[in-house]
Amino acid sequence: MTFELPALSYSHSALAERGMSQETLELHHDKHHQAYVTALNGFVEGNAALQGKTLEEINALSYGDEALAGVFNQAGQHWNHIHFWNALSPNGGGIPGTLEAKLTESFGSVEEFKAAFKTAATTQFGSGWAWLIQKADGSLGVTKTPNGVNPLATGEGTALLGLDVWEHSYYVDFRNRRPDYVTNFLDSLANYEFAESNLA
Ligand code: MN3
Repeated sequence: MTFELPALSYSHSALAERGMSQETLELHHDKHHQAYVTALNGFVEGNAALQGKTLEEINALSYGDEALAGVFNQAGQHWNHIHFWNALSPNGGGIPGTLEAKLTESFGSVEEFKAAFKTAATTQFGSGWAWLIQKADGSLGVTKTPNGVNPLATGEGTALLGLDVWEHSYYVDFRNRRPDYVTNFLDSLANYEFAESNLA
C-alpha cells in the first residue's frame, strides 16, 4: 500500500482571515505533511511486515516498538495530520448542541473545556499535540502527546479534536506566541462539527 497526501477540503487561503495564512498551509500541508508521507512510504517499501497494512494498523504495531520508532514517527504524523486538516474549518469556532452538552457534562462549561485544552496545548514541552478525547466510559477529556504520538496509539480514547503544537504549525502566523495560536484555534478555527462527528 502506498500512502498519499490527502487534498485539503478548503483552499490554502481559506483560513487566512481566521489566523492561519496561506503560507502556513502551503508549508505545513504541502511540505511537512508530504515529507511524512514520503518517509512512511519509504519504510513500507523496505519492510515486508508493513506492506498491505492500513495506517491504523501500522500505528498500532509500531507504537512502543523501539525497532520501529522511525516508522511510528511517520505513521503517527500522517494519521495526526489527516485528522488535523479535518479539525480546521473556514467556518470554525461554533459548537453544535450535542457536543456542547457533552463538553458541559464533562468539564462544567465550554469555557472550562477551553481552559483545560489551552493548558494541555501550552504545557506540551517541545513538539506535540493537544487533544479532546472521548474515553472508554463515554466522558470527554483533554490530553497531550509528544512528537507523533496520538490517542489512537496510547489507547487513552477516541480523538475528537486534535491541535498540532509543533512550531511549524504556528511560527509563521504567531511567532513564539503559542498561547495565542491555541486560543485562536479554539475560538475561530476549530471544526467542532468534525469533533461531534467523532463521538461514539
Ligand atoms: Mn505538523
